Parts: sequence; C-alpha cells; structure tokens
Amino acid sequence: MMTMTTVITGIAFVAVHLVLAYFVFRYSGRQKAEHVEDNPRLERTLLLITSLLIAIMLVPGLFAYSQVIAKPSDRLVVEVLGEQWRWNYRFPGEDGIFGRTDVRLITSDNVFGIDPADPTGADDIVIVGGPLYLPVNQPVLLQFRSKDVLHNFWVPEFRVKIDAVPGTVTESWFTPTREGTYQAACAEYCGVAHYVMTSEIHVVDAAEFEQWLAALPTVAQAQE
Ligand SMILES: [Cu+2]
Repeated sequence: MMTMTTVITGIAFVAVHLVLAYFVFRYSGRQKAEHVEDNPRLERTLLLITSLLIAIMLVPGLFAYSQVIAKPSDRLVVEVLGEQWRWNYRFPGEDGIFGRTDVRLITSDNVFGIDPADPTGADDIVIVGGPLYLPVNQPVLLQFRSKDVLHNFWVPEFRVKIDAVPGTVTESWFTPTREGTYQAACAEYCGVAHYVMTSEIHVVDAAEFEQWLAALPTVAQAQE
C-alpha cells in the first residue's frame, strides 16, 4: 500500500513540477496572461483521472483494513475498562464467558459493575489498575469500555491505539511477539490526573502467564 501510494503520488508530483517548470521557462515574461472561462471538458477529464487514481489508492486499503480488523480464531479475550484515572482488566475465567454487567452496579469494590445474579460472572477475574500479563505469541483481543469519559488505550510497541467510549464497546487485537514490560498510557486528555493513567503490561511465556492468572482471585473468591 505504502509503495503503491508513494509511486502514484511520486509520479504525479514529478509530472506536475516538470510541467510547471516548463511553463515558467517557456512563457517567462514573453506572453501576456489570458483570462480563460470554464472549460467543462478539461475539468471533467481531470476530475475523472483524479477520482480514478484516488480510488486505485483507496480500494486496496479497504481490503488491507478488513484483514487488520479480522479477529483471529485462537484469541485470548480481555476486557479493558477505562475510568478516571486507571485501566482495569477482566478475564472471563474458566467458563470463557464474561458475566453480565450493569453500570448501576458499579461500586468501588465492583469496578466493572458485574451482576452477582449472573453465575457466569463468578469466575471472572478482575484486575484493578493493572498490571496486565499477556502470554507471548498469543493473539489477544481487547474489548474496551469506559466508565466515565473518553479514554484512549495506547501501547506504541503493540501498534494499539484505540478509544474507550462510554456507552459502547470498541475492539482491537494484536499479537505480542517479544517478552518484556510495556506501558499502556491514556492518549485522550481525560481530566486532571490524565497523566497518571498508565498501566504496566508484562509479556511473558505461557507458563508464567498461567501461573499469574491462576494466582488471582475470582470475583466469587474476592467477595468471601
Ligand atoms: Cu484517560
């Protein structure tokens, strides 16, 4: 995509400047400028050529983008909740299903507003403010929500930068390929403590990840 766009715009750039240089040279000071009324035929032709070139550059982008957003089948799903001013994470637990949530149930002890009446929520695992551990070479699908205002989850190394929007769920997926510690930051100015809205993300091998996850209390255990 980059190469094709660069070639097309490069050719247009050079051609336009060659013509410009030629006209400057050819007509310098020797010809009086002439007022020309509309030239519908020329305008139609230029419009057509320009539209065609732009379409050639945009259409493959749509296919590339559909690949970018296509979710991998072997994904690990993590829910991310942005709030003033921290990132909270939720794993679906053994059953692989996130428990139902309701914003009216949100309290300081229940930051996701998980409904205790829904049995699928009992084994969910909640991490308030991080850190988040992820297994290396495992595709991860993040589902974002926001409790209050617009936030933006940004991990430059993962090429992930996506808004967390109140009232809706946004998604982004990636595969971390290098073990290490990374930082997720909020990239949307979201209030006075926006600058502290960061969270550590540790990319570790699968065994260490399993160990870390198994050591965390489930929602049911946390309530005991
Ligand atoms: Cu924020």
